[in-house]
Amino acid sequence: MSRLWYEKPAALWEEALPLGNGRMGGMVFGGVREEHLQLNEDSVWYGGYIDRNNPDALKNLPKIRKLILEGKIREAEELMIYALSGTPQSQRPYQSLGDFYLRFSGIEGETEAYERSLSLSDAIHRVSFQTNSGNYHRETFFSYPDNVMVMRLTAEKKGGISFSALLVRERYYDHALGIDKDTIMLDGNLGQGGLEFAMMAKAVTEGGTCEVIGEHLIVREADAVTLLFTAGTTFRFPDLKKALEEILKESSEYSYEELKKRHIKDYRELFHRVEFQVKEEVEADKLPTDKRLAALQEGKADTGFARLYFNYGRYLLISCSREGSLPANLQGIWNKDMRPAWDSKYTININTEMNYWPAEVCNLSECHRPLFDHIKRMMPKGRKTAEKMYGCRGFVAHHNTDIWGDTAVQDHWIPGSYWVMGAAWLCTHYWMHYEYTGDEKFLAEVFPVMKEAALFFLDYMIEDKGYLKTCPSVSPENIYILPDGTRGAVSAGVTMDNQILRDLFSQCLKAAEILHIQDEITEQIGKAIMQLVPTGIGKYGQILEWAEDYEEQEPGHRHISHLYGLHPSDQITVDGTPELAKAASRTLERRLSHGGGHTGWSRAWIINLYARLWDGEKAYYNLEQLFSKSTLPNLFDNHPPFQIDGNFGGTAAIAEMLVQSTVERIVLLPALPKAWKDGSVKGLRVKGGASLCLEWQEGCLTGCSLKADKELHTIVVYGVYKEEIHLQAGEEKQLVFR
Ligand code: FUC
Repeated sequence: MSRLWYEKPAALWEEALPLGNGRMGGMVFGGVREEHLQLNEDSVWYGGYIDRNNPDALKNLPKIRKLILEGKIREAEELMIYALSGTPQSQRPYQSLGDFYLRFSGIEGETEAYERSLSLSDAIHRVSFQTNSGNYHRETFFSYPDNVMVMRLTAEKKGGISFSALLVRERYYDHALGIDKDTIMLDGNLGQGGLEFAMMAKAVTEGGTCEVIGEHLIVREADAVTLLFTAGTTFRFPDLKKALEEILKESSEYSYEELKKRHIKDYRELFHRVEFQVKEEVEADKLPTDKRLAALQEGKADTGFARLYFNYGRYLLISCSREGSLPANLQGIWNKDMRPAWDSKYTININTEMNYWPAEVCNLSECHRPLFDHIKRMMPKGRKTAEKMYGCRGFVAHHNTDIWGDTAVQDHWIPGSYWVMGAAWLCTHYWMHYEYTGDEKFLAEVFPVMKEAALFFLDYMIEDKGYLKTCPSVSPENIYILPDGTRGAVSAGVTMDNQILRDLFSQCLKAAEILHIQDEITEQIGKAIMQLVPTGIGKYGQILEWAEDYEEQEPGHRHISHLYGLHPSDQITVDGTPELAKAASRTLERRLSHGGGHTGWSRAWIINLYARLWDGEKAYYNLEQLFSKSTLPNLFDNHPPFQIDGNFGGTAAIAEMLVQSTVERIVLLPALPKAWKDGSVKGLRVKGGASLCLEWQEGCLTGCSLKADKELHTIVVYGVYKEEIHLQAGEEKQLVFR
C-alpha cells in the first residue's frame, strides 16, 4: 500500500500533508484538539495585469547589440537593466488563500494510538486517535468532480463531536461572517485591478446542533459531521458568491459516502494507470514516513523509497494540475505565504517545464493540459512584448510568467532576466504531447502558437560570423569570465538557445508537413535551422555553454542549461552522437565536482541526464542524494525552501531510468540500477502512442509487452538487442529478447 504516515500531528507546514483537486489545495496538519488546514485556490494572485513592456527597449536595442558584439559587456548589461527591464520590474505574486481552524471541545485525557496518513491510492487524508472520551476519526479529500473539499468527522461516543470553526487570512480580507445557520464565508479583494476572492464552509451535522455566532461556525454534540468547503475568485466565477453557494448546495445533496465514491473513482482512473514495483526492504515500509526518511538520510539503504516517491509525484501532479485549472506553479498549488519565494510564479527557464516532465510518460496527459491552456493565455501578451520591445513579429516570453500570462522581463537579474526563450521552450511541450498521443487535431490547434513562437526568432536573431544568433541572451543563470577578468552573463548565440531553437524549428517543420501547411514562414524556418550554431566541445572536454569557450564563474552552477540537448531534448544521445554524449558526461562531472546539484530541481535534472547517458548507478546515486538532501518530512522537494519541481523532475527521472523513447526507437531499462534488481512497471507511455509493461529479475528483462493505440512502427532496443516492431492500432505484443 502506498501511503505517507506519521505518529504525531504536523508541527510545521513542511510536515503537513497536501491535498488538492487541481483548482484548490490544502495542507492538513492533523492536530488533536485543533485541526488546521492551510488553503489555496489557484487563481488567488495579487493584482491585475499591467503592460510592463519597457517603452525604451526598442530604441536602445541596436546599441545594446552593438556593445555586446564589441565585447563591451559591462556597458551592455547596464543599459539592459535600464532599457529592457519591465516597468515595473515584477509580475504578480501567487498568494495563500487562507486558513481553516477547527477547535474541538470534549476530547478528554491523553492521546493514544495517534496516526495521520495520506493514502496515495485514494487521495484521502486520515487522522485517528483514542482518548478517555473514545476514538475519533477524520477523513479529508478534495473532490475534482464535486469541486469541494470534504471532511468527515466521526467519534465513537454518541454526540462526541463539538467544535468551533473559523476561516482567516492573516489581515488580508474584508469580511468574515455567517451566511446561513450552518455556513460561514470570508471574502476580500486582491488589490487594485485585481480579482475578488471568497471561501465558504458549511457543516452538515448528524445529531447535535449547529449555529453561527459572529464569524464562528459552532457544532455541539453531533454524532458525525460532514464539512464542505469551497473557494474561488472572479477569475472563473463572475458571480462569485452565487457560484460558491451553488457548489456547496449541490455537493451537500450527496451523502458523504457518495461524495467519497465519486472522488475515488475520479482519482483512481488517473492514478492506477501506472504501477511501479521494486523488491524492497519490508522493514523500511513499516516505519512512519518521517522516520523512514531520517533513516535514509543517515545512510540506510531503502530501495522501496523510489516507489513511494514516484507514486507521490504522480499523486501531486493529479492534485495540482487538472483540466480547467491553472498549471502547477513553483509550489504546485500549495503555498502558505502572501509574499512567497520567487512569488510562487511560473519560472519558465526550467522549473515549470520540469513540473510537466512526468505528465506524458506517466500516462497523465490530461494533467498536462493546464500548461497548454496557459501558453495560449500568454500568446497575446507575448506578441505585444515582441513588437514593443524588439520590433519583432511572433510571440516571445522571458524567464517568468504569472496568472495573466505576462511575458515582459522579470527582475533586474542579469543572468536570468534577459532570456528570450520562455515561449519557445514551453511550445516544445505541445510537440511532446503530440509525440506521445499522435493527436493530429491537437497539433492543428496548437501549431499556430508554435509557429508564432518560432516566427519571433526569425526576426530577432542576428547574423554573426555566418551564423544566426539570439542576441542579447544569457545561459540561465550562469556568469562567464573573459580572459581579461571581466565577468558577464549576456552574450550572443548561447548553446541552450540554439538547442531549444533546433527543437522548436524542427518540430514546426514536422508539424507543417503533417498538417500540409507550407508557407513563407515554414520555408524561412527551414533555412534558419541550418544556420544555428552547432553544439560545441570546450577545452575541458565539456559541452560549450556559450558560443565561445569561456571560463565559468560557478563551474558547479545549479543550472545545466547547455545539456538541454541531452535532456529533455534528444539531440545528444549515447549511440547517435557519442562524442557529444562523452562531453555531456564530462560537463556533469565538472558541475558535480564543484558542488553542483545543491538545489532539489538541479539534482532532479542531473538524474534525468545520467539516465539519458544510460548510467544507472550514477542516476541512482543522485536519486538517493535527492531523497536524503533535498526532501522535507512531508516528502515535498526542498530547494530550499519547498519547490515542487524536484518532486516532478525526480518522478520523471525514475521513469526515464526504466524507458526512453523517441518516435524512432524505444530503449528498455536503459539505466536500471543494481539496487532495483527485481521489479516491474506497468502502464508507462512511449512516444508513437503506446503503453508499455516491463518485468525484470536479477537485473535482466524477463517480460515486455507493448500495446499500441494507433499503428506503430518502431525499433525496440534492449542492451545489444534490437527488434523492429510493427503493430496495428489496438494490437498488443509480447516481446522476447534472447
Ligand atoms: C530559477 C532558479 C532558482 C529557483 C528559481 C525559482 O531562478 O535559478 O534556483 O529555482 O528559479
